[in-house]
Amino acid sequence: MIQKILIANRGEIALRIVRACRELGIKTLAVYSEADVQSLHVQLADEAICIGGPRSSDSYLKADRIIAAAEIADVDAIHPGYGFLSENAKFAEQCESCNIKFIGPKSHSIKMMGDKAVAKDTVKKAGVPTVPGSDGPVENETEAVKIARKIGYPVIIKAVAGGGGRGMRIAHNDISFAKEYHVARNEAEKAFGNGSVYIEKYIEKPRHIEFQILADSHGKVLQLGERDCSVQRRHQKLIEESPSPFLTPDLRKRMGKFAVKAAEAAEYENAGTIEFLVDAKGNFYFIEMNTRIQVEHAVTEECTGIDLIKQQILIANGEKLDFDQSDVKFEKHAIECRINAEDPARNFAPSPGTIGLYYAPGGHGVRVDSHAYSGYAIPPYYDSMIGKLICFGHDRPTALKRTYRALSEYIINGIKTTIPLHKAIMSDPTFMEGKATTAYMEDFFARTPTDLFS
Ligand code: MV4
Repeated sequence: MIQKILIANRGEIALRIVRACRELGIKTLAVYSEADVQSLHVQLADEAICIGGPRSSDSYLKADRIIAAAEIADVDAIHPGYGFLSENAKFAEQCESCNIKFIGPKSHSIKMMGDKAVAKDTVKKAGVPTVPGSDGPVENETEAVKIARKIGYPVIIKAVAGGGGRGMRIAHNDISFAKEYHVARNEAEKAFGNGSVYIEKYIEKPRHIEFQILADSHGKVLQLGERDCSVQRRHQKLIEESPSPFLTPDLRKRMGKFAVKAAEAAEYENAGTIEFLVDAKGNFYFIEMNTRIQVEHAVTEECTGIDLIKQQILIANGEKLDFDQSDVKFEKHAIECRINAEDPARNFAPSPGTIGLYYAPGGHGVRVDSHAYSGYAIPPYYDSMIGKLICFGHDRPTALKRTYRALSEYIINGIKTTIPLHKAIMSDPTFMEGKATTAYMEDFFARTPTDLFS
């Protein structure tokens, strides 16, 4: 059995991994940057090693230093969390070749799904519905515009190395297409060192619905239901919930089956997510796969009662999933609000600084995953998410009211946070009626005075 795990991350997810390890009787090693000495995961882990300067590029992204720390402390495995090195196929390979278990999929699956055109082609060949578009990357502008015309405008141009909304451009006609095609290529080249792009029909105001997958190293692939992540701003999710208020039992069942098929096509192992776009008519299309544990995994944990981090560790240890698809019961409705150190009334400007009083809500059906505490100084170098509030109950109205209640109890003094914004959304009729699409936030801001969430 795995005896000791290095946690190659920070913040709430590092803490979440420490907690899972404690319950499994596994020792933990925290690696941290000079800016994170005060961080809760450093205090709570059994051992801690400083790996470099405050900037991620000097610490949490330094694969060699992390592997060196792993060898010095003699760990059996590395949990990458999300972000940083979690979807870096080279790092996974490096771990494998150093005889350290990478708690995640095999590097070939990361590589395959990391190329969004290969990912799409792979699942399409397995019969999973994908958005009509080019067959893989487009070679040049002449070919590209031909394909765009054939698909019919509007179209979306996506970087094969992109994902999560980075490197995408929308075109409505031949003229804008010529421009956006070059902008997309240049942006992709700059951002990823790979200018390759592919084209898809642009689906207007879709819902963004993803399925949680767990797959063991013995070929068992299970789906743990969906999360509706439609409430997002500039590709940053703000709220996630499960079950999706939009899906019918029949649609859910069909999508779940295709999610399993997609994961099987990727020869997937460990926890992963299959992302779909769903249009107003209920047509659904695979768009990409995330080969990591996600921020919003806790939503699925509260709906199913399954501890996803523990399952990740057991799978990496070579164990068989000890339950079947029919054992997965969806008994709760859960809503997650991301609590960011940002000012929603000032265009989400980062609001780092020292927290004065911190008081997290509690009570029936409330979970808070956060590394924050009274007196904690939020470093300016990293993601602004300082916590997640997950509220759950037997149905959506219960979860909604509970979320509003818990947000009202949450005290984070000294900095601006997204708490007031979440309160405004939880009492907004469109959201309450379960009608939010990916166009929701923009519309919400257009019709809501900022004093309602500042
Ligand atoms: C799309 C789409 C519409 N049509 N693909 C955004 C996240 C990334 N995982 C995929 N995304 C989208 N892909 C097709 N064929 C709409 C989105 C999308 C989006 C795109 C541009 C600007 C804002 C957006 C917000 C949500 C989803």
